Amino acid sequence: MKTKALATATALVIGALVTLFAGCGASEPASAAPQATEQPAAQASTESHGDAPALETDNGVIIIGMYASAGKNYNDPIGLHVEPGTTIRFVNRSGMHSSTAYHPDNGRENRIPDGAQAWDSGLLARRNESFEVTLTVEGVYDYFCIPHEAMGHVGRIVVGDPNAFAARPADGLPQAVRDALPSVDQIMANHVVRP
Ligand SMILES: [Cu+2]
Repeated sequence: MKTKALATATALVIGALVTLFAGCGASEPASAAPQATEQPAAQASTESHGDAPALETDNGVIIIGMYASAGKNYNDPIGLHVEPGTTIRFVNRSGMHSSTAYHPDNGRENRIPDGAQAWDSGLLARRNESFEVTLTVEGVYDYFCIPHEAMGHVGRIVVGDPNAFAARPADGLPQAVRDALPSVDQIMANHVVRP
């Protein structure tokens, strides 16, 4: 009798756990159809940010989330090292942002490798609105968010060998931008740098 009661109790606990995990899954945004997977490189990430996975990908496309939270505007990850030819998808997770390369085409100094294509998503105002760019030229790329650049909403991506086209001097940038940009060393050591 006791054994049966125990078995029943165990089944109940397992059932509750299954329900709990199912509940967790259901609380994910419905639009998060892209599978969130952990990359080996992300294991070396120095900081975790809430419950978010270290690096979100979708069929080889790397996702950078753009957030407005508690008065802060930021990208997660803020620093990234990828192989040449990698496609990056910028996804607006909250607020309104852009992903805009530092380049004269976008009214700023050039902070991407010579020969690389500048990009500008324009304003992504809707939740989960996204923009993709494929980076083929090796070197260091800096980009900013049009509405929040002055507050330090920027990001840095290293494609392949950072010495192929090193980061340009940051003297002309606003202090908030200089403070926010992760160093190339930090990116190369961790591959994924969280805000
Ligand atoms: Cu922004």
